[in-house]
Amino acid sequence: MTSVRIEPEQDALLVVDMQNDFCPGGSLAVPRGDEVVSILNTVMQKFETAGAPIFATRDWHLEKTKHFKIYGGVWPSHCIQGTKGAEFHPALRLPSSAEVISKGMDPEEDAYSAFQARDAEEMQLPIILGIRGIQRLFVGGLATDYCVKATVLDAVHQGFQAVVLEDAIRAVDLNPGDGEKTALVLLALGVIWEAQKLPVGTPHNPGPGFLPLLLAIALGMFGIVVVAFGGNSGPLSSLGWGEGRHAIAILGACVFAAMALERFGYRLTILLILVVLFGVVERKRPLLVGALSLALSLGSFYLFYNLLRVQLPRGPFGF
Ligand code: VGL
Ligand code: ZN
Repeated sequence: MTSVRIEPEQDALLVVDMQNDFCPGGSLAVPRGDEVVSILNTVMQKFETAGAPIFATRDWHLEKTKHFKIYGGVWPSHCIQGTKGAEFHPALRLPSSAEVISKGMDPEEDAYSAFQARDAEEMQLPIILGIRGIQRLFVGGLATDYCVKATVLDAVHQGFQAVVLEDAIRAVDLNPGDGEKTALVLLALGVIWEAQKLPVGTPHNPGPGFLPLLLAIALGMFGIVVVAFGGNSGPLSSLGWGEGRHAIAILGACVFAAMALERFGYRLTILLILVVLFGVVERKRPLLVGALSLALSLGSFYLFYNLLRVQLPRGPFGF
């Protein structure tokens, strides 16, 4: 990169929303968002040395705002005033000259742009920049596709020169797990394919393939809706299917059950599924996994087969 001379009379640095909630582990984590902290520390140091102004914006929401999913917006709750998540990343070294400006306090609006931010005296950023005669803005921080983008667009619209610090920005992934949900559809197709091999029967006299087929069709359709409209849209978000891992585990279990029930028998199939669900997906302790899986598979077999006289498939050696 060609080196740039910082002109303290006309240049300013905008460090955008480097807060815990936007970093891995936060409630609206930007993948690899924390990687830009050290880069920004270096850049801030340069501006500090040059005597040029540094502004650090923070997303600064009330607990109740239309910005949040639970109140009609698209985002999980994040950066609520006074919380740990709203604090700057602990490794961010704000020089003493840096000024903190806040945005998103109005419960009626999103306020992505730093140009909507105000200082402690309620003075808006464009006014502050105007007073100081700033003409060129260097912008880095989170998230590329929301706050950084909105800030740079506003800067250019308002006649500033804007320099995006490309190494010092990261993008949010609005629908994390979209890839996993696509996998759901594929898995559902797998179940349907496998279930063909089992007699489906009729709704009045269902065969062993009936339930897996029904489940696969339902999940497959659900998966297609999720992929098409996004897991965060409207009623879908209330189902809490953000956890793609669980969805896949359940459908994976269906696929396995469809293939294994007739071959391994009920008890062994259920045992294996439960061991994977408790042990691998939920990561419970091995002893607990073994005891729970064994008890549930044998117990449910006893309940259905011996007490309720439901015909369940047996595996090798009649087990
Ligand atoms: C932001 C999403 C929600 C951002 C703020 O600062 O980029 N993104 N709130
Ligand atoms: Zn926000």
